[in-house]
Amino acid sequence: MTRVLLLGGTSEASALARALADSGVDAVFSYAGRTGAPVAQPLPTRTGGFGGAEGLADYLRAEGITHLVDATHPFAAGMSRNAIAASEATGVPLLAFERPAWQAGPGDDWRCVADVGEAVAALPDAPARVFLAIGKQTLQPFAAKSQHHYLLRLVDPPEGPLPLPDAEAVIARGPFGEEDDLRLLTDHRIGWIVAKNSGGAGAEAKLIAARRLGLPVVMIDRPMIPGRATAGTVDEVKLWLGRMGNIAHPTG
Ligand code: 3Y8
Ligand code: NAP
Repeated sequence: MTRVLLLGGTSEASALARALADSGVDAVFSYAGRTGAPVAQPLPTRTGGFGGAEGLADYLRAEGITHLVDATHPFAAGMSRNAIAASEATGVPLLAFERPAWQAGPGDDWRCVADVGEAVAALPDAPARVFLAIGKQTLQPFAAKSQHHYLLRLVDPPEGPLPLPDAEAVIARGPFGEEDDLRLLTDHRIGWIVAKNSGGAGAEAKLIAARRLGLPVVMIDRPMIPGRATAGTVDEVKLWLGRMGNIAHPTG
């Protein structure tokens, strides 16, 4: 009997959870527990790490999981690598549900960089007003350029002081709208944006706003994750489940 573990935390994972719930597929949704009050899902939900690849393999066996779908964020490389290892260890088939990277279009002024360190180096030396739209886990390196004013957007209020001397945080959980992000950039007189190439529609608004304002964007490329089966749409995932399991293709 099919039983899916869905590694979530993205808009795509939420859309897939809705589709699986509507199709009556037996599935469990998984959050890391990074945020205080994550969006509720229409599936039974577990929260917190598994304890590495071994812990995930143990979970797959103990819970009788027959299919593993990794719909985590492109920058959640640790989780994705653990999913590959646990799938190999247990034989539970794995599918990554991933969205394509954003591509610069006409009118975009992108400086593409490989990692956060290169993103810091790409910022100017002259003091600027920078929108750091990368969350809170990778802020420390930007202290090397403390001459800038940083605008942060965080999901939860910061527990302690921010690691940047001249920074202010707006607290918001996406998906974000284009007009809202345009207003955010103009109200805060932003001159530069730093973003992760996460793809998807949930975080794209700031890039469209940047294009309209002619602002430079420092774009951090996503980490490479080794070979695994991938799908780009909910329907592809449902077809894979049908093909890989003994379930009739879920209707609806
Ligand atoms: C805990 C679940 C949904 C999912 C919504 C998507 C869209 C909004 C855009 C900006 C960029 C950022 C950040 C972002 C986006 C969606 C999606 C996406 C970026 C939630 C969520 C969890 C997280 C974790 C959080 C990270 C942080 C990253 C903020 C929920 C809202 C910057 C990534 O405080 C922290 O520690 C936050 C940590 C990982 C990156 C970082 O390093 O700080 N996401 N984001 C998930 C879990 O516990 O498993 O709280 O409801 C999910 C979403 N975040 O259902 O609609 O699909 O991409 N999330 C980035 O892309 O750059 C914000 O502000 O413009
Ligand atoms: P990560 O660095 O790849 O993973 C670190 C550890 O967190 C994993 O090894 C695992 O712990 C645990 N973990 C991560 N995702 C999990 C999940 N969905 N369910 C259970 N445990 C999980 O992950 P991250 O970048 O911090 O991302 C954490 C969550 O936020 C993910 O759900 C991701 O989709 C979401 N998110 C991340 C970003 C981002 O920019 N990184 C953006 C949007 C959403 P164990 O080793 O103990 O199993």
